[in-house]
Amino acid sequence: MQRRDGAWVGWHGAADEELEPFEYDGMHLVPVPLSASDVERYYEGFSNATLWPLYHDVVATPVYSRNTWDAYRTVNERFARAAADVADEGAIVWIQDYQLQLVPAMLRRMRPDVRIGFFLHIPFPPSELFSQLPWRREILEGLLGADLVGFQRPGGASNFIRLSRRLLGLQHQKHEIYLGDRVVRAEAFPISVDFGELDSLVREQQIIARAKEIRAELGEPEYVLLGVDRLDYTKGIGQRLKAFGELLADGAVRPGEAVFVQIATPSRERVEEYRRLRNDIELAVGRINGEQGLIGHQPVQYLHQSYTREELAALYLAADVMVVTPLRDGMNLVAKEYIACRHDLRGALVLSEFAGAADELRQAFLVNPYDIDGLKRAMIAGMRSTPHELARRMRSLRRRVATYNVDRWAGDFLRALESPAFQPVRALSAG
Ligand code: GDG
Repeated sequence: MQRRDGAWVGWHGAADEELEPFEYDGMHLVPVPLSASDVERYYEGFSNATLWPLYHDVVATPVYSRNTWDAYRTVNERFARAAADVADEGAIVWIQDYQLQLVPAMLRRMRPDVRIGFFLHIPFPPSELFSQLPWRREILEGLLGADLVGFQRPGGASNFIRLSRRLLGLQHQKHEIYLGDRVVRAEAFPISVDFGELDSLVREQQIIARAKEIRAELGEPEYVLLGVDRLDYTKGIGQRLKAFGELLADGAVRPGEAVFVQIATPSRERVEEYRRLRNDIELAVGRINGEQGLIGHQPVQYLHQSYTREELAALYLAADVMVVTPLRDGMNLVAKEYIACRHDLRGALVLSEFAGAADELRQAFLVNPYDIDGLKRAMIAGMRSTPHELARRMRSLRRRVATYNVDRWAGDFLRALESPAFQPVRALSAG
């Protein structure tokens, strides 16, 4: 955003508050207000209690409510209006994520001159699941207002293309969907991290010192295992704790040998499922520490708090095994951040095959998080592999993340969106 000199349209995070546009850190920010009722119905309701679980393989049961759908439509209209008001003639507008899926079509109606891209950060489900949605046509038509719809994985793009045919009868060829005089392209653009920034951050003396200090504060265990997630039921936190608890109970990991640090950042705390999850996780942590702990040693360090980027980097550097076990995840940036922080080529990544990141990070210890025995084997492999084996894997993982970094992601998307292949004339000839 800083380099491209655009406007950033978004909610600023507090309800019932109207702010004027302002400049921040070299960017022009345009706040869109949400009332307390919008937050409850649009954000916590339709976005996070309907779309989020539906798009993540219904790992929790989605709530279908006409009342929250109305709020979703109203708020999407407000965002479309705000974008229409600030965009220059012929501007590029890039809409982000599942909370704004109706904006592309709304914006196109208001401003037919702008070029519209949409990127979905979470998975896009197959027809069998998506079809549950009572407003499935409206959502599809909303997305089809874009010129380019980006997904994390090729599977998301093909689900979308297939649904456009099944539900709307649209013709398609490869990545292109034909809609009257327009072409909509649907493709995968796997998101990534700022590799260079993290790589230099962890070389700073104070981060190196803090990483050492963390290990000392944990009692200098032989192994530090780490999880970093928003406290979300898609992240498989319960599964990884269960696996770790069993390793201790079986004696595969000796008392005092390993500490599991689980950072669980508070998230969506007013949504019912998230309250339930918090209780379940805290019960599980208490059980493991109660049954497997020693005086002065708790095997699981659970932290329901947020940290600075520097502290997270120090944690990544301190961890021998990074455990990333989502049941479904669009990408998972934590896995890529860990890799970006390990220029020492030490450390093991245990990664769920259900994270988008698994497509690229084939040299991780890949697991099915529902398979607790498999998870235990992967954690043990992460702890006991030789430094040579870990370095071999890490070198290849780093090559991937260094090349496909976040600049590459944004650059590839915007280049595709700006490419002349999207001119309507091409659409006419293709039709
Ligand atoms: C969605 C998709 C997709 C976490 N705790 C703290 C903190 N974090 C940072 C991590 C990481 C980010 O939050 C989490 O990103 P993930 O990708 O792991 O997961 P979601 O939040 O679910 O993100 C996901 C992503 O969008 C991008 O497209 O990969 O699949 O679900 O960067 O480091 N950061 C700080 N303090 C914390 O306590 N500073």
